[in-house]
Amino acid sequence: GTNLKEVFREKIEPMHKQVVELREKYGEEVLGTCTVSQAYGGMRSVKCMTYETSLLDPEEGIRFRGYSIPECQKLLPKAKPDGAEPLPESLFWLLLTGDVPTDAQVAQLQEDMRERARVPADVLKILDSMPHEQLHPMSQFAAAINLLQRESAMAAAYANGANKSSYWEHCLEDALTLIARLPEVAARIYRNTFHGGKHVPPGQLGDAHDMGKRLARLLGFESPEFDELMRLYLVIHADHEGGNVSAHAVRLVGSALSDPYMAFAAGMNGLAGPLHGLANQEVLRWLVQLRQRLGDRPMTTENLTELCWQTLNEGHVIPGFGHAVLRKTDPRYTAQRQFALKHLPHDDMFQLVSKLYEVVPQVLEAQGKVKNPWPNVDQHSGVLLQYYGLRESQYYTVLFGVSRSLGTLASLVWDRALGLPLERPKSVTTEWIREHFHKQ
Ligand code: CMX
Repeated sequence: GTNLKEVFREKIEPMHKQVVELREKYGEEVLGTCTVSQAYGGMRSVKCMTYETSLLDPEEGIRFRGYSIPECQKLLPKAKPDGAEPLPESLFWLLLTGDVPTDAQVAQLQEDMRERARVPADVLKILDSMPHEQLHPMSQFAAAINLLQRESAMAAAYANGANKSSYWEHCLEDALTLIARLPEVAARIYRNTFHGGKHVPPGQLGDAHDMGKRLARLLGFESPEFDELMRLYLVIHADHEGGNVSAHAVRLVGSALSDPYMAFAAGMNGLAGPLHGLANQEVLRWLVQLRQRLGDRPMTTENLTELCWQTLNEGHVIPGFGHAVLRKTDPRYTAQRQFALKHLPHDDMFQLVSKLYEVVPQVLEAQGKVKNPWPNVDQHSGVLLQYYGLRESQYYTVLFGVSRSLGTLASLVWDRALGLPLERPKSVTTEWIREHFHKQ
């Protein structure tokens, strides 16, 4: 079939059966342990949850339903006639169902999303009246998601006493509507904040039918190359297994049966932190500062090394490098580097980013603290955006957020389909630790 909901419905029973069997067989096996250091240390590497849509290998990076980013670029349907990057909707299909969709399946999903895409006029009006200069775009974004919440099918169904076995349907309904509306919400915030409220009317979009192109056009960009960048961007930022701040926040808040809007807004507040999604904004700021500090001096290894040490000695991290789980170069970085080599090989800022790829890992190794000196996704994204004229770095995390809806909401639908319970791990006090281990 070509209907996502029906295809998904067929997946639930076998998956549920598998989980029941695995729990019967291995329910008492130890998946992970947690040392005192891990409890104080951000629970790094503690295996304590399941998450179906993607899995992160420390060496190889992310796989979406078992497919690496290059495999997704090869296998997922592209824009007709000559798109080279996967369609974001096709990734959502893959993440939700585990299957690479056909062109017909993607076409029907796009059609469905188009019907849901228009943001209610009064919500737009509230967005227009926000204090754009003072309110960070991510604050506007999270507020907008909460404003859209009043239409939640999940909240309405719960209030009307829906049966637990139907939660996933309402959750999927909300996920589709929210994902479909995010491009217009995101673009509204961009145009309000940086273009004096001059909007591209969605009615004028004509054939701009996929999520990437729709987002690009609503933001005010016309070039087909930028459409492709948006498609790539939306695909690679979508999901990064379950423990990262944004994904875990969505899962955690959703586990209280807060509806998908509430849960996703929570995730976006987490994405807005500088150690997580906001790093893409920080990277561009840092690159611009680096260029200023470099002045007329040439972009040599020696000069850049000195400036990287200056950042570290000022007590700052080098944004866009390091990762809590990854231990090699992020394949999301590599995918963006390939895009740059294809479309903007001579851009100055890209040259700088390339040069930093040689310099920063050595500096971080020499500093001797980081577990991973290699670049992550955020190191590269801003340079691509600024090349096409999207220079307002405070805005970048909103784009990350639009993308993250694809993974976190697909996962949330599974949480409800599998009937996962409220999350409620146990905490202890420092006093407890002292007493407990003293007695042993
Ligand atoms: N520059 C300088 N120091 C760094 C560093 C960097 N890029 N990355 C890590 N370190 C430091 C840590 O701050 C820590 O120092 P302290 O011991 O003084 O606290 C030490 O090295 C060890 O950290 P780690 O175990 O290697 O890394 P964590 O798992 O604690 O943190 C991360 C991971 C991403 C927060 C960290 O690497 C960082 O701050 N990077 C820069 C910000 C960034 O790019 N974030 C985006 C990540 C991707 C995303 O989520 O979007």
